[in-house]
Amino acid sequence: MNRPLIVAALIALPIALAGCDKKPDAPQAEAPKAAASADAMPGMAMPEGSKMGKGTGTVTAIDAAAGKITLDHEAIAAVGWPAMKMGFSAKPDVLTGIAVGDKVDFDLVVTGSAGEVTAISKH
Ligand SMILES: [Cu+2]
Repeated sequence: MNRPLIVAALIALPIALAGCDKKPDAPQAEAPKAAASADAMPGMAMPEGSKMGKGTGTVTAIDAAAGKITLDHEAIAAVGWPAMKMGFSAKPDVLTGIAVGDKVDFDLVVTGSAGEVTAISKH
């Protein structure tokens, strides 16, 4: 009589454990992504005058499918920007797992006044 319950528990247990495992894995999952974008850099034609920097901020809007993200970011000395809220372009896969309200660290490439987020990770 109890067998269906035990079977259900045995099925549920690994699922619950898999769920728990996701959080510790998350930071590791970002490492290959960062490495991939770093590897991609030499092959990418970097327009003359582009600057690279690292920023910290809060996501205020995101459209991963369209490759757009708006960040309320702190000052970024490497590109000479004060703190501001602005839109960036980003490859859709860079934005995977990022949501409005997340506090994030990000890498960016600035060309003129346009910024592209090339890597992003939650705090
Ligand atoms: Cu800005």
